[in-house]
Amino acid sequence: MTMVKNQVVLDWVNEMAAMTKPEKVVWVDGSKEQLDEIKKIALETGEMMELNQEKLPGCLYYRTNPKDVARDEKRTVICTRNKEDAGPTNNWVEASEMYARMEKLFDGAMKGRTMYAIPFSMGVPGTEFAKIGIELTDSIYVVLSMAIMTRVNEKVIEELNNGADFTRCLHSKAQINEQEKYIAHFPEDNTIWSINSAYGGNVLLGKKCLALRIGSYLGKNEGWMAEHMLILKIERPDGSARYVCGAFPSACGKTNLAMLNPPEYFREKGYKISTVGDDISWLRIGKDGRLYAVNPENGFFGVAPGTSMKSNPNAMLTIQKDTIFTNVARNLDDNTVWWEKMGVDAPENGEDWQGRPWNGKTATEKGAHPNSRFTAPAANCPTIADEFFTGEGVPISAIIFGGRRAKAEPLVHQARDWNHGVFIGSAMASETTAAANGQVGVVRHDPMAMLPFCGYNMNDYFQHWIDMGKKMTNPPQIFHVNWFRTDENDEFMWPGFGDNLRVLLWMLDRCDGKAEAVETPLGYEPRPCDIHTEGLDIDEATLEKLLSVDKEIWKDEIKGIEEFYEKFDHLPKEIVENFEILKQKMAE
Ligand code: GTP
Ligand code: SPV
Ligand code: MN
Repeated sequence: MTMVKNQVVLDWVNEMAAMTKPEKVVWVDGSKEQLDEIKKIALETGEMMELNQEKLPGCLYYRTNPKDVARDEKRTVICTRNKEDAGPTNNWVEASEMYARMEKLFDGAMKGRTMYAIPFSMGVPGTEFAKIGIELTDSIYVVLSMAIMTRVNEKVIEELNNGADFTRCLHSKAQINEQEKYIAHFPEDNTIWSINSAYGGNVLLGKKCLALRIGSYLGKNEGWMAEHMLILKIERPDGSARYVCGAFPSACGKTNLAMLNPPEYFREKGYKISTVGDDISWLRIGKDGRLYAVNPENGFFGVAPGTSMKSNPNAMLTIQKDTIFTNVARNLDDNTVWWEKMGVDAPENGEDWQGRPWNGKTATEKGAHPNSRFTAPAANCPTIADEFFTGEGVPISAIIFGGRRAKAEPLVHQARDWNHGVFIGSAMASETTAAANGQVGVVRHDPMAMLPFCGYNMNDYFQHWIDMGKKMTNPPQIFHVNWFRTDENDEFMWPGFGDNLRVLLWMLDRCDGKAEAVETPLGYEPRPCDIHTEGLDIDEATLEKLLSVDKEIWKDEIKGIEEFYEKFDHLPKEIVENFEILKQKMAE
C-alpha cells in the first residue's frame, strides 16, 4: 500500500498511540484483501458473525451492548473555548477541560488491542466538495463500517501526502462504560474524540460527527451548508430531470423517500426516481446562483424495521450482499436476518437482537431493536444515480422539511419565499424516535432536523440560512410535508412510501409555475384535486382532512414555537417577521 508520509499526520497518530497504548497500529487502505483479513479477525474474536454466505454473500451480523443501541445526545458535546460558540441547544464543555477529562479515559484505552488508522474521504476525493478525515479506532466494526460508509482508498492517502488538511477522529470502545461515554467535538481544532460506545452514529465519525457537526461549522465559516438531508432525482416523461433535498429528523423517512419506488401508474407513464443520498447533503451555491448538493457518504446506515419489499424494495435489494446488520433478529434455521414489518414470516427458531432464543410465533417482545440498522454500499442500490459517483453537485429545485406529526401539520405546504421557508424549518417539530436514546413519541422542536447535529450556535445557524438565501439568485422552493398524520383511530391517513411521489409531483409543478395552490396561514397548499390520485384508493374527504389546518391546534403550536424561541437571543429578524405574520394569519 501507499505509505502515509505526511509528517503532521504521522506525528498526530504517534501522539494518539502514545496515549491509548495499542499493541500495534495498522493502516487501512480499503483494499478487499486487507478488509477480508480484518474481517477474519472479527469472526475469530466474535466481535462479528458471518451470515449465510449463499443467501447473503459478504454479509455480517453485529450486536451491540443492550445499553448502546442509538446515538446518545446527552453524551454528545460541542467543546469550544467559549460557551457562546456552542450556543443554546448544544451540550458544552470548555475544550481544554474536555481534553483533560478525556485524556484520562483514553490513557491506555487500547491496551492489548490493535489501533486501526483509517484515512477516509467524505465526498469524491479531488472534487470541490470533498473533505478528508482520519479515524483511529480499536473497533473492527468501525473499520468495516467506515469502509462502506466513506471512501477509503489510495487516493485519500495521496491527498494526505500532498499536504491535505484532515479531521482528527479518535475512537475507542474502551469498556463501553455508559458513565464515561463521550462523543466530543472540537470544531476549533477540527477534531472529534469518541469513547465508550460501539454504535453507529456515536462511532462512525465521518457521518454525523464530521459530515454534520464539524461540517456545519466549516460550512458556516467557508460559505456552504452541511445538512441532514436526502437527495433525490426525479425524471418525468417529458425528459426533464429535477433534484430535491429533504430534511426529516432521524427515523422519519429520508432513506425511504430517497429510494422511492413510483406507484405502477407513474412507472408505466415513464416517471423515474434515482437516489443521490439518503441522510446528509453538503450544499454550495453555483456560479448560476442556484444551490448544488452532493452526498458526502458512500453507503447507507438505514433503519431496518419497516423495510420490506412492499415499503422499500430498493433498500431490500441493496442489502442482499456486503452488508452489516446491527441489532436485528436472526433466523437460526438458515442463519439469515429478520425484523418487524419485513413482510416475511418471523422465524420459529430464532434469536432476538440480544441473542436470546426467540420464536416469532409466541414472542411478546420485539425480535429486532426498533433502531436496528443495515450498513450497505450505496453502489448496491438499484436506483443509485450516476451523479452519486461523480461527486459533482446537482442543482436543487426544492428543499422539503418534514416530520412525524399526528395532528398539527398538513400533508404538504409551500413557503411563500426563502425566508418564510427558513422560518418553517426553524419552527418545525417532530415526535421523537428510537434513533436516539430517550423517550419515544414526544413532540420536540428540531429545526431543519439539525437540533442534534449543528456544531455551533444555532442562532448563527439560522442567520447562515438567511445569508445563503441572500446570495442565491435562484434559490430552491421550500416545502413542508407530513406523511404521518393520523385519524381518530390513530391510523396513518396517508399511504406514504411510493405514494409520496404524488406530493413530490405537485411540488415540482409549483417550482415550474404550473400547479395551482390556495393560500393558508401556513403558506401555499394544493387543493385535493391538485394531487394526482390515479390508482390510489383515497376519497376526497380524507385528502381534505390531510390538507386541513386546525387553527385551534395551531394556538398551541404557536405557544410551543414561542417557548422554543426563548432559547435564542439573536434570532434573525426575517424569522421573527415571518412568525409575526403566522400569528396574525392564524388570528384572522
Ligand atoms: P435516519 O437514518 O435515522 O436518519 O432515518 P430516516 O429519516 O432515513 O428514516 P427511514 O427512511 O429509515 O424511515 C424510518 C421509519 O419510518 C421506517 O420504519 C420506515 O418504514 C418509516 N417510514 C418511512 N417513510 C414512511 C412513510 O412515508 N409513511 C410511513 N407511515 N412510514 C414511513
Ligand atoms: C440518525 O440518527 O439520524 C442516523 C443514524 O442517521 S446515526 O448514524 O446513528 O446518527
Ligand atoms: Mn440520519
